[in-house]
Amino acid sequence: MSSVQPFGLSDDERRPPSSDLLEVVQRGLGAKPKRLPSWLFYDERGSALFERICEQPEYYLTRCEIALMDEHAASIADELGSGVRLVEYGSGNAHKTRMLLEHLRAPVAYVPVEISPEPLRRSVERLAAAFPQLPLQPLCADFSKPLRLPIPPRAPRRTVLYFPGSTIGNFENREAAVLLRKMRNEMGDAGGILIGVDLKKDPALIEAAYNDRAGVTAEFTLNMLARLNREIGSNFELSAFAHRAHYNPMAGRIETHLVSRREQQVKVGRANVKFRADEAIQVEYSCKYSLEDFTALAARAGLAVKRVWTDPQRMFSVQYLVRAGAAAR
Ligand code: AVJ
Repeated sequence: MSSVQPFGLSDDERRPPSSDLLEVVQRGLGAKPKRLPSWLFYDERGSALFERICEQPEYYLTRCEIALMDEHAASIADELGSGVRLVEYGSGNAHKTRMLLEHLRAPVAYVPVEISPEPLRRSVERLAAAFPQLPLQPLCADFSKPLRLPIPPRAPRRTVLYFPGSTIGNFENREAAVLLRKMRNEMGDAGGILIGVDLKKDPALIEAAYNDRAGVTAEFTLNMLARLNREIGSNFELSAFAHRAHYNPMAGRIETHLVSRREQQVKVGRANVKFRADEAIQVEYSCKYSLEDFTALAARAGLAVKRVWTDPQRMFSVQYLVRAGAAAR
């Protein structure tokens, strides 16, 4: 237990504090077309709703990834080798992480990187109990910004960045390449990236995953407006907006919008934001990749796909990336 380091560790810039929140929202709603960043989903309630999304029968991503980890954790651990420092982007999913940690040989440390202090604290607490020998070095920071990783307790053979959940899908191609490039720098020469990537498939299956029958995803999307009302004092009327998620086959992504059900005006700070009937705010992209697409994306970031684990139906993939040219090592 004493192996848990306190985490005032980060001086990284965090997600903008609420004074900047208003600015972010005003800028997004002033743009044409209107848009809001998807990280706004994840307040306390949004995070809880996301966990419920993962339990919906239509949302295959989490189940597929857990099944992959369940089946292949040993061979993944083999590929990573011994003496790994495991750095997780987003500390969210203790479940998948545990499966990996249980199989890693003599891991040097586990470093969850998470922007919200409460979820970070909780995940560390759970892991500390399950892995009392493993040094835990939580880092409260925004993983999309450059990170200063805590000094490991002993020299790792390699640093592996773990980025599960197909969160990479939330970034457009260009930003995804930038993020992977940043990760490449953080992992060093001998390092690697273990990443969960959702795959292209029958668009009907993909669309269903973002339009569950129980309406949890709709609630999740609309919660963004409830959050803004609470945190910046806007007056969005939730019943006057609708969740809409469509698959764009050309772009290979789910595009989620909040659609105004009628012409209306909303107070956002001092601004009055006008909506036409059916006008949409773009709130999330969830990009889907073929294995070839993702290999090409990795290459743009100077990375090579060393190994891919996927299910027989090719629903989802877990991929191990290393520096391009280092694949033979
Ligand atoms: C956590 C970003 C992977 O895009 O599938 C789920 C978030 N949004 N349902 C995804 C989400 C709507 C999810 N990621």
